[in-house]
Amino acid sequence: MLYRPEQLVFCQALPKIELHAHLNGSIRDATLRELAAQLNGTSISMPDVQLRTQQASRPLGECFKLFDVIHQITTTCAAITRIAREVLADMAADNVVYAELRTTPKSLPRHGMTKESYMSAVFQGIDDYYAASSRAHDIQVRLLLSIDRRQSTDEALETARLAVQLRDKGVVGLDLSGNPSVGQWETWVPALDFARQHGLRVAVHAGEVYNPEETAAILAWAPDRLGHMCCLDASLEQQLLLSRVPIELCLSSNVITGSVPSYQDHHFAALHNGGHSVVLCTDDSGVFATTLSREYAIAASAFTLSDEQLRQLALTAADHVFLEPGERQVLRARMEQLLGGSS
Ligand code: 6MZ
Repeated sequence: MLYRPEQLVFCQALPKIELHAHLNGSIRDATLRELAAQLNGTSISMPDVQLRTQQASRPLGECFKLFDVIHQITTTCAAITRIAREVLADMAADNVVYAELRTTPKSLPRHGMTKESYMSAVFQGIDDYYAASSRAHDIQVRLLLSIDRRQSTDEALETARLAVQLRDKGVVGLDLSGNPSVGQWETWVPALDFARQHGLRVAVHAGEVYNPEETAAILAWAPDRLGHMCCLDASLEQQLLLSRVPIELCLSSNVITGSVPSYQDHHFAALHNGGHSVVLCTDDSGVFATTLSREYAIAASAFTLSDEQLRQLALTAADHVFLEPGERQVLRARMEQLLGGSS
């Protein structure tokens, strides 16, 4: 058993902050199946869309094949709007009070989709959630635009420019993600520099596979947050600790993909015990069949965290959001108030 039922109940009651969630990876199983069923006559078979059958293990390479399948199914603006609305609803139901959702804007000329219309579809989904929900003010959402590691320098720059253009729509930063075995760090640096020069914050996936040269270069660039950081040697571990850059940690994702051998072996423990800032996140709640509460419960069980430590974890996540300082303080005060009443 990964955790005791009462640990999950406690974690569900905690107000939480989600900082690392990919939109299409967070699609509901039922939605994916329904959208797939509507694509009659395509080469996509139902076994391709079994999101949760292989829960215990799904090597990274398999995950990226699954993302390609998901992307072949979520090709309309209506689908993207629906996914955004449902992801927000699921997070709000899980007591997430602030979320930074990330996604790669897609251009699919065959489907009449441009990167701009893709983003409009995401914003529409967020608007639809608020219009339909009585919990309208329970969850606040911001967006990061993701550069996919398959992208060229020009494509990455296009994503960075779009992110800057969409700041007044709630885009607060840029993310670098995608298959860690693909591409070269130098390709995307101009886009990340551009975003930073224009006041956006930058989160970078690093060390999801062992690639010491790249991870050292990423640390030297000093992103505002790092994702994963699973596969480091002793020298990189040292550099990471010195950098003090907060890390988004996704326990289920790392164990299911095999980036980390088991929950007990996860680097969460060493970082957290050493006072390094960490934020628990889901990564892809659909693909890894999880919720943020479940990730907190797994941490509680694997690392024997007290209720107070769990509250502190939830609270300190507010210090690492990509909001402006004033807004960040308001969020932190809100979290303090909510946490006062969560036990
Ligand atoms: C790296 C990941 C990822 O952008 O279509 N993505 N990138 N490592 C991971 N660990 C498992 N999980 C998801 O969401 C899906 C995309 O997010 C990135 C991949 O680029 C994937 O195609 P969007 O909304």
